[in-house]
Amino acid sequence: MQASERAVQGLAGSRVRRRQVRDASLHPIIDKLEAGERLGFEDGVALYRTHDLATLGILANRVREGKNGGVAYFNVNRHINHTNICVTGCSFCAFAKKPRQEGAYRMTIEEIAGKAVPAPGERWEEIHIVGGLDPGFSFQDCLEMLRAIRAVNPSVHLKTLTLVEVDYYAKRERKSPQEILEALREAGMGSLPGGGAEILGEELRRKICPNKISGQRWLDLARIAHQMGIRSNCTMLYGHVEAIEDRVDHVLRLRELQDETGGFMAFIPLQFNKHNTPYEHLPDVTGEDNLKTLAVSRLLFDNIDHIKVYWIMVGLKIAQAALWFGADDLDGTVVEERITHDAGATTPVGVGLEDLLHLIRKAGRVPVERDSLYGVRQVYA
Ligand code: V47
Repeated sequence: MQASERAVQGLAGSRVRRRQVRDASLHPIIDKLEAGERLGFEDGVALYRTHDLATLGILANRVREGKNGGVAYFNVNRHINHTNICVTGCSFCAFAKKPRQEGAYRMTIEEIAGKAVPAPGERWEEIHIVGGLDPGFSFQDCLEMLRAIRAVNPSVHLKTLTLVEVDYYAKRERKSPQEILEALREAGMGSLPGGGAEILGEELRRKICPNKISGQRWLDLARIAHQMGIRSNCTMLYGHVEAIEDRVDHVLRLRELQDETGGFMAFIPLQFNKHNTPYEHLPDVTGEDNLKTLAVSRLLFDNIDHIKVYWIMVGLKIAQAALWFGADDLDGTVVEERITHDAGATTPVGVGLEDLLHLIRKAGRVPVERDSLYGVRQVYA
Protein backbone atom coordinates (compact mmCIF):
# COMPACT_ATOMS: atom_id res chain seq x y z
CA MET A 1 0.00 0.00 0.00
CA GLN A 2 1.25 3.49 -0.90
CA ALA A 3 1.87 5.94 1.95
CA SER A 4 -0.74 8.31 0.51
CA GLU A 5 -3.37 5.53 0.43
CA ARG A 6 -2.54 4.61 4.00
CA ALA A 7 -2.98 8.22 5.07
CA VAL A 8 -6.44 8.45 3.52
CA GLN A 9 -7.52 5.09 4.97
CA GLY A 10 -6.18 6.14 8.32
CA LEU A 11 -8.34 9.24 8.30
CA ALA A 12 -11.47 7.51 7.15
CA GLY A 13 -11.21 4.23 8.98
CA SER A 14 -9.32 4.87 12.19
CA ARG A 15 -10.93 4.12 15.55
CA VAL A 16 -11.68 6.96 17.91
CA ARG A 17 -9.47 6.91 21.02
CA ARG A 18 -12.05 6.20 23.69
CA ARG A 19 -10.07 7.74 26.53
CA GLN A 20 -10.31 11.10 24.77
CA VAL A 21 -14.12 11.01 24.57
CA ARG A 22 -15.33 13.28 27.36
CA ASP A 23 -19.03 12.35 27.06
CA ALA A 24 -19.64 8.66 27.81
CA SER A 25 -23.12 8.82 26.24
CA LEU A 26 -21.38 9.02 22.85
CA HIS A 27 -19.81 5.55 23.15
CA PRO A 28 -22.79 3.58 21.74
CA ILE A 29 -22.98 6.03 18.82
CA ILE A 30 -19.26 5.67 18.13
CA ASP A 31 -19.72 1.86 18.22
CA LYS A 32 -22.46 2.18 15.58
CA LEU A 33 -20.35 4.45 13.38
CA GLU A 34 -17.36 2.16 13.62
CA ALA A 35 -19.57 -0.81 12.72
CA GLY A 36 -20.87 1.13 9.68
CA GLU A 37 -24.41 1.22 11.11
CA ARG A 38 -26.87 3.96 10.30
CA LEU A 39 -27.70 6.39 13.11
CA GLY A 40 -31.31 6.86 14.24
CA PHE A 41 -33.48 9.56 15.81
CA GLU A 42 -32.26 9.05 19.39
CA ASP A 43 -28.64 9.10 18.22
CA GLY A 44 -29.23 12.43 16.47
CA VAL A 45 -30.77 13.92 19.61
CA ALA A 46 -27.89 12.62 21.79
CA LEU A 47 -25.34 14.13 19.39
CA TYR A 48 -27.08 17.50 19.60
CA ARG A 49 -27.18 17.29 23.41
CA THR A 50 -23.48 16.60 23.88
CA HIS A 51 -21.03 19.35 24.80
CA ASP A 52 -18.15 17.21 23.59
CA LEU A 53 -17.71 19.28 20.47
CA ALA A 54 -14.20 17.94 19.91
CA THR A 55 -15.42 14.34 19.61
CA LEU A 56 -18.32 15.41 17.44
CA GLY A 57 -15.86 17.16 15.12
CA ILE A 58 -13.58 14.13 14.95
CA LEU A 59 -16.51 11.84 14.12
CA ALA A 60 -17.99 14.14 11.48
CA ASN A 61 -14.59 14.81 9.97
CA ARG A 62 -13.93 11.10 9.62
CA VAL A 63 -17.12 10.70 7.59
CA ARG A 64 -16.39 13.87 5.64
CA GLU A 65 -12.88 12.77 4.71
CA GLY A 66 -14.07 9.24 3.94
CA LYS A 67 -16.51 10.70 1.39
CA ASN A 68 -14.59 13.70 0.07
CA GLY A 69 -11.00 13.46 1.26
CA GLY A 70 -9.18 16.65 2.18
CA VAL A 71 -10.66 18.91 -0.48
CA ALA A 72 -13.08 21.78 0.00
CA TYR A 73 -15.40 22.36 -2.93
CA PHE A 74 -16.60 25.81 -3.85
CA ASN A 75 -18.30 27.37 -6.84
CA VAL A 76 -17.98 30.71 -8.52
CA ASN A 77 -21.55 31.85 -8.41
CA ARG A 78 -23.85 34.81 -8.27
CA HIS A 79 -27.23 35.16 -6.59
CA ILE A 80 -30.14 37.09 -8.07
CA ASN A 81 -33.31 37.73 -6.07
CA HIS A 82 -35.55 39.07 -8.81
CA THR A 83 -38.51 40.08 -6.60
CA ASN A 84 -39.02 40.43 -2.87
CA ILE A 85 -42.78 40.72 -3.21
CA CYS A 86 -44.33 37.72 -1.54
CA VAL A 87 -47.83 36.81 -0.46
CA THR A 88 -46.81 33.96 1.85
CA GLY A 89 -46.04 35.89 5.05
CA CYS A 90 -43.53 33.53 6.72
CA SER A 91 -42.72 34.94 10.15
CA PHE A 92 -38.96 34.28 9.90
CA CYS A 93 -38.50 36.15 6.62
CA ALA A 94 -37.31 39.77 6.64
CA PHE A 95 -36.81 39.79 2.87
CA ALA A 96 -40.46 39.46 1.81
CA LYS A 97 -42.58 42.57 1.31
CA LYS A 98 -46.26 43.00 0.52
CA PRO A 99 -46.93 44.48 -2.97
CA ARG A 100 -47.33 48.10 -1.84
CA GLN A 101 -45.06 47.95 1.20
CA GLU A 102 -42.09 50.28 1.44
CA GLY A 103 -38.98 48.56 0.11
CA ALA A 104 -40.89 46.22 -2.21
CA TYR A 105 -39.16 45.68 -5.57
CA ARG A 106 -39.57 43.66 -8.72
CA MET A 107 -36.82 43.70 -11.34
CA THR A 108 -37.63 43.97 -15.02
CA ILE A 109 -36.41 41.24 -17.35
CA GLU A 110 -33.84 43.74 -18.71
CA GLU A 111 -32.56 44.47 -15.20
CA ILE A 112 -32.24 40.76 -14.44
CA ALA A 113 -30.44 40.08 -17.72
CA GLY A 114 -28.13 43.03 -16.96
CA LYS A 115 -27.15 41.40 -13.66
CA ALA A 116 -26.32 38.17 -15.48
CA VAL A 117 -23.52 39.76 -17.50
CA PRO A 118 -20.19 39.50 -15.67
CA ALA A 119 -17.92 42.56 -15.60
CA PRO A 120 -14.62 42.29 -17.54
CA GLY A 121 -12.36 39.78 -15.76
CA GLU A 122 -15.31 38.31 -13.84
CA ARG A 123 -17.01 34.96 -14.54
CA TRP A 124 -19.71 32.82 -12.95
CA GLU A 125 -20.27 29.12 -13.29
CA GLU A 126 -23.72 29.36 -11.76
CA ILE A 127 -26.49 31.88 -11.21
CA HIS A 128 -28.76 31.10 -8.26
CA ILE A 129 -32.16 32.74 -8.74
CA VAL A 130 -34.95 32.78 -6.18
CA GLY A 131 -37.68 35.27 -5.41
CA GLY A 132 -40.94 35.72 -3.53
CA LEU A 133 -44.36 34.43 -4.55
CA ASP A 134 -45.17 37.60 -6.44
CA PRO A 135 -48.61 37.94 -8.08
CA GLY A 136 -47.06 40.51 -10.45
CA PHE A 137 -44.39 38.12 -11.77
CA SER A 138 -46.05 35.53 -13.99
CA PHE A 139 -44.79 32.14 -15.03
CA GLN A 140 -44.22 33.58 -18.51
CA ASP A 141 -42.00 36.20 -16.82
CA CYS A 142 -40.06 33.38 -15.18
CA LEU A 143 -39.48 31.65 -18.51
CA GLU A 144 -38.55 34.94 -20.17
CA MET A 145 -36.15 35.68 -17.32
CA LEU A 146 -34.33 32.39 -17.87
CA ARG A 147 -34.24 32.83 -21.65
CA ALA A 148 -32.98 36.40 -21.29
CA ILE A 149 -30.16 35.25 -18.98
CA ARG A 150 -29.32 32.44 -21.38
CA ALA A 151 -29.15 34.96 -24.24
CA VAL A 152 -26.54 37.12 -22.49
CA ASN A 153 -24.67 34.32 -20.69
CA PRO A 154 -25.24 31.07 -22.63
CA SER A 155 -22.88 28.82 -20.69
CA VAL A 156 -23.92 29.66 -17.14
CA HIS A 157 -25.76 27.04 -15.08
CA LEU A 158 -29.12 28.26 -13.81
CA LYS A 159 -29.99 26.97 -10.36
CA THR A 160 -33.40 28.41 -10.10
CA LEU A 161 -36.71 28.55 -8.28
CA THR A 162 -37.41 26.78 -5.01
CA LEU A 163 -39.99 24.02 -4.87
CA VAL A 164 -42.26 26.56 -3.17
CA GLU A 165 -42.17 28.69 -6.32
CA VAL A 166 -42.70 25.60 -8.50
CA ASP A 167 -45.86 24.79 -6.51
CA TYR A 168 -47.05 28.43 -6.73
CA TYR A 169 -46.75 28.51 -10.50
CA ALA A 170 -48.31 25.05 -10.91
CA LYS A 171 -51.39 26.28 -9.01
CA ARG A 172 -51.52 29.62 -10.82
CA GLU A 173 -51.16 28.05 -14.25
CA ARG A 174 -53.39 25.06 -13.40
CA LYS A 175 -50.58 22.83 -14.57
CA SER A 176 -48.88 19.82 -13.03
CA PRO A 177 -45.53 20.31 -11.29
CA GLN A 178 -44.08 18.12 -14.03
CA GLU A 179 -45.28 20.56 -16.70
CA ILE A 180 -43.88 23.53 -14.78
CA LEU A 181 -40.52 21.84 -14.24
CA GLU A 182 -40.33 20.72 -17.88
CA ALA A 183 -41.03 24.26 -19.10
CA LEU A 184 -38.36 25.64 -16.77
CA ARG A 185 -35.90 23.04 -17.96
CA GLU A 186 -36.61 23.91 -21.59
CA ALA A 187 -36.02 27.60 -20.77
CA GLY A 188 -32.61 26.81 -19.28
CA MET A 189 -33.00 25.68 -15.68
CA GLY A 190 -30.18 23.29 -14.76
CA SER A 191 -30.99 22.36 -11.17
CA LEU A 192 -33.09 23.41 -8.19
CA PRO A 193 -31.84 25.17 -5.06
CA GLY A 194 -32.78 23.71 -1.68
CA GLY A 195 -34.78 26.59 -0.20
CA GLY A 196 -38.27 26.47 1.24
CA ALA A 197 -37.78 23.28 3.26
CA GLU A 198 -37.41 25.32 6.50
CA ILE A 199 -38.39 22.67 9.09
CA LEU A 200 -40.46 19.94 7.49
CA GLY A 201 -42.49 18.91 10.57
CA GLU A 202 -46.04 20.18 10.06
CA GLU A 203 -46.66 21.40 13.62
CA LEU A 204 -43.64 23.69 13.62
CA ARG A 205 -44.44 24.76 10.08
CA ARG A 206 -47.88 25.92 11.20
CA LYS A 207 -46.09 28.28 13.62
CA ILE A 208 -43.44 29.77 11.35
CA CYS A 209 -44.89 29.51 7.83
CA PRO A 210 -48.58 28.58 7.99
CA ASN A 211 -49.30 29.71 4.42
CA LYS A 212 -46.38 27.91 2.80
CA ILE A 213 -46.69 24.47 1.20
CA SER A 214 -46.64 21.64 3.71
CA GLY A 215 -43.49 19.72 4.49
CA GLN A 216 -45.02 16.68 2.80
CA ARG A 217 -45.72 18.71 -0.37
CA TRP A 218 -42.12 19.96 -0.41
CA LEU A 219 -40.89 16.36 -0.26
CA ASP A 220 -43.39 15.21 -2.90
CA LEU A 221 -42.21 17.96 -5.28
CA ALA A 222 -38.56 17.06 -4.66
CA ARG A 223 -39.44 13.45 -5.50
CA ILE A 224 -41.13 14.55 -8.75
CA ALA A 225 -38.10 16.65 -9.76
CA HIS A 226 -35.69 13.81 -8.99
CA GLN A 227 -37.84 11.34 -10.97
CA MET A 228 -37.55 13.74 -13.92
CA GLY A 229 -33.75 13.67 -13.57
CA ILE A 230 -33.54 17.17 -12.10
CA ARG A 231 -31.00 17.32 -9.26
CA SER A 232 -31.60 19.54 -6.27
CA ASN A 233 -30.29 20.58 -2.87
CA CYS A 234 -32.02 20.48 0.47
CA THR A 235 -31.82 22.93 3.36
CA MET A 236 -32.88 23.31 6.99
CA LEU A 237 -33.58 26.65 8.65
CA TYR A 238 -32.37 26.34 12.26
CA GLY A 239 -31.95 28.55 15.31
CA HIS A 240 -35.46 30.00 15.65
CA VAL A 241 -38.28 28.34 17.61
CA GLU A 242 -37.62 24.75 16.60
CA ALA A 243 -36.47 22.06 19.05
CA ILE A 244 -33.53 19.75 18.53
CA GLU A 245 -36.05 16.96 17.89
CA ASP A 246 -37.53 18.99 15.00
CA ARG A 247 -34.07 19.25 13.41
CA VAL A 248 -33.39 15.53 13.69
CA ASP A 249 -36.84 14.67 12.39
CA HIS A 250 -36.27 17.05 9.45
CA VAL A 251 -32.98 15.43 8.50
CA LEU A 252 -34.44 11.92 8.75
CA ARG A 253 -37.35 12.85 6.46
CA LEU A 254 -34.89 14.11 3.86
CA ARG A 255 -32.71 11.02 4.32
CA GLU A 256 -35.71 8.77 3.68
CA LEU A 257 -36.46 10.54 0.40
CA GLN A 258 -32.81 10.41 -0.58
CA ASP A 259 -32.87 6.61 -0.06
CA GLU A 260 -35.66 6.53 -2.61
CA THR A 261 -34.40 8.98 -5.25
CA GLY A 262 -30.72 9.79 -4.70
CA GLY A 263 -31.51 13.19 -6.20
CA PHE A 264 -30.15 15.51 -3.50
CA MET A 265 -26.62 16.75 -4.17
CA ALA A 266 -26.00 18.69 -0.98
CA PHE A 267 -27.56 19.49 2.36
CA ILE A 268 -27.22 23.08 3.56
CA PRO A 269 -28.11 24.02 7.13
CA LEU A 270 -29.23 27.68 7.07
CA GLN A 271 -28.61 29.63 10.24
CA PHE A 272 -31.58 31.84 11.14
CA ASN A 273 -30.87 35.59 11.16
CA LYS A 274 -33.41 37.26 13.40
CA HIS A 275 -33.36 41.03 12.76
CA ASN A 276 -36.47 42.66 11.31
CA THR A 277 -38.48 39.56 12.25
CA PRO A 278 -40.76 38.92 15.26
CA TYR A 279 -37.97 36.79 16.74
CA GLU A 280 -35.54 39.59 17.58
CA HIS A 281 -35.84 38.69 21.29
CA LEU A 282 -34.33 35.23 20.69
CA PRO A 283 -30.65 34.73 21.50
CA ASP A 284 -28.26 34.76 18.54
CA VAL A 285 -27.35 31.39 17.08
CA THR A 286 -23.93 30.46 18.48
CA GLY A 287 -20.83 29.22 16.67
CA GLU A 288 -21.08 26.05 18.73
CA ASP A 289 -24.57 25.44 17.38
CA ASN A 290 -23.42 26.11 13.80
CA LEU A 291 -20.62 23.57 14.05
CA LYS A 292 -22.77 21.05 15.87
CA THR A 293 -25.56 21.31 13.31
CA LEU A 294 -23.14 20.70 10.44
CA ALA A 295 -21.45 17.80 12.25
CA VAL A 296 -24.69 16.07 13.28
CA SER A 297 -26.04 16.48 9.75
CA ARG A 298 -22.88 14.92 8.32
CA LEU A 299 -23.24 11.96 10.69
CA LEU A 300 -26.97 11.38 10.03
CA PHE A 301 -26.82 11.81 6.25
CA ASP A 302 -24.98 8.67 5.23
CA ASN A 303 -26.59 8.97 1.78
CA ILE A 304 -25.85 12.59 0.78
CA ASP A 305 -22.41 13.27 -0.64
CA HIS A 306 -22.00 16.91 0.28
CA ILE A 307 -22.64 19.11 3.30
CA LYS A 308 -22.42 22.75 2.36
CA VAL A 309 -21.60 25.60 4.70
CA TYR A 310 -23.23 28.85 3.61
CA TRP A 311 -20.77 31.45 4.88
CA ILE A 312 -23.21 34.29 4.17
CA MET A 313 -25.24 33.12 7.18
CA VAL A 314 -22.59 31.77 9.59
CA GLY A 315 -19.68 34.07 8.69
CA LEU A 316 -16.35 33.32 7.08
CA LYS A 317 -14.54 32.32 10.27
CA ILE A 318 -17.09 29.70 11.31
CA ALA A 319 -17.14 28.54 7.68
CA GLN A 320 -13.40 27.82 7.88
CA ALA A 321 -13.84 25.79 11.07
CA ALA A 322 -16.82 24.04 9.49
CA LEU A 323 -14.47 22.43 6.97
CA TRP A 324 -13.31 20.27 9.94
CA PHE A 325 -16.84 19.67 11.28
CA GLY A 326 -18.40 17.80 8.39
CA ALA A 327 -18.69 20.44 5.68
CA ASP A 328 -16.85 19.79 2.41
CA ASP A 329 -18.41 22.58 0.34
CA LEU A 330 -18.24 26.33 0.82
CA ASP A 331 -20.86 28.44 -0.96
CA GLY A 332 -19.58 30.46 -2.91
CA THR A 333 -18.60 33.89 -4.34
CA VAL A 334 -22.33 34.95 -4.21
CA VAL A 335 -21.76 38.63 -5.28
CA GLU A 336 -25.12 39.98 -4.11
CA GLU A 337 -27.36 38.65 -1.33
CA ARG A 338 -30.56 40.02 0.13
CA ILE A 339 -32.46 37.34 2.07
CA THR A 340 -29.98 37.11 4.94
CA HIS A 341 -28.86 40.73 4.86
CA ASP A 342 -32.42 42.01 5.15
CA ALA A 343 -32.47 39.95 8.37
CA GLY A 344 -29.44 41.79 9.72
CA ALA A 345 -26.52 39.63 8.60
CA THR A 346 -23.21 41.45 9.10
CA THR A 347 -21.26 39.24 6.69
CA PRO A 348 -20.15 40.66 3.31
CA VAL A 349 -22.62 40.14 0.43
CA GLY A 350 -19.98 38.41 -1.67
CA VAL A 351 -16.36 37.35 -1.60
CA GLY A 352 -13.71 37.34 -4.33
CA LEU A 353 -12.19 34.14 -5.71
CA GLU A 354 -8.73 34.91 -4.27
CA ASP A 355 -10.17 35.51 -0.80
CA LEU A 356 -12.12 32.25 -0.97
CA LEU A 357 -8.99 30.34 -1.98
CA HIS A 358 -7.06 31.96 0.87
CA LEU A 359 -9.72 31.03 3.43
CA ILE A 360 -9.83 27.41 2.29
CA ARG A 361 -6.05 27.04 2.16
CA LYS A 362 -5.62 28.67 5.58
CA ALA A 363 -8.12 26.13 6.92
CA GLY A 364 -5.82 23.37 5.69
CA ARG A 365 -8.00 22.14 2.84
CA VAL A 366 -7.32 21.88 -0.88
CA PRO A 367 -9.66 24.23 -2.79
CA VAL A 368 -11.51 22.56 -5.65
CA GLU A 369 -13.65 24.67 -7.91
CA ARG A 370 -16.69 22.65 -8.94
CA ASP A 371 -19.52 23.05 -11.40
CA SER A 372 -23.11 23.01 -10.22
CA LEU A 373 -23.37 19.21 -10.43
CA TYR A 374 -20.07 18.64 -8.56
CA GLY A 375 -17.93 18.06 -11.62
CA VAL A 376 -14.37 19.24 -10.90
CA ARG A 377 -13.46 22.42 -12.80
CA GLN A 378 -10.09 23.14 -11.24
CA VAL A 379 -7.99 21.85 -8.38
CA TYR A 380 -5.97 24.65 -6.75
CA ALA A 381 -3.16 22.48 -5.43
O1 V47 B 1 -35.80 29.15 1.96
C1 V47 B 1 -35.38 33.09 4.97
C2 V47 B 1 -34.02 31.06 4.34
C3 V47 B 1 -33.72 30.34 2.23
C4 V47 B 1 -34.22 33.82 6.62
O2 V47 B 1 -29.52 25.33 -2.66
C5 V47 B 1 -33.57 32.73 6.07
O3 V47 B 1 -27.41 25.78 -2.84
C6 V47 B 1 -31.89 32.92 7.58
O4 V47 B 1 -32.33 28.28 0.20
N1 V47 B 1 -32.47 33.96 8.19
C7 V47 B 1 -33.19 30.76 0.87
N2 V47 B 1 -32.42 32.27 6.54
C8 V47 B 1 -31.70 30.48 0.74
C9 V47 B 1 -31.44 29.08 0.26
C10 V47 B 1 -30.08 28.68 -0.17
C11 V47 B 1 -28.98 29.41 0.20
C12 V47 B 1 -27.72 29.00 -0.25
C13 V47 B 1 -27.57 27.92 -1.08
C14 V47 B 1 -28.69 27.19 -1.44
C15 V47 B 1 -28.55 26.03 -2.36
C16 V47 B 1 -29.96 27.56 -0.99
O5 V47 B 1 -33.28 31.30 3.17
C17 V47 B 1 -35.19 30.27 2.46
C18 V47 B 1 -35.26 30.28 3.96
O6 V47 B 1 -35.10 28.99 4.48
N3 V47 B 1 -34.34 32.29 5.06
N4 V47 B 1 -35.33 34.04 5.92
C19 V47 B 1 -33.62 34.46 7.75
N5 V47 B 1 -34.21 35.48 8.36
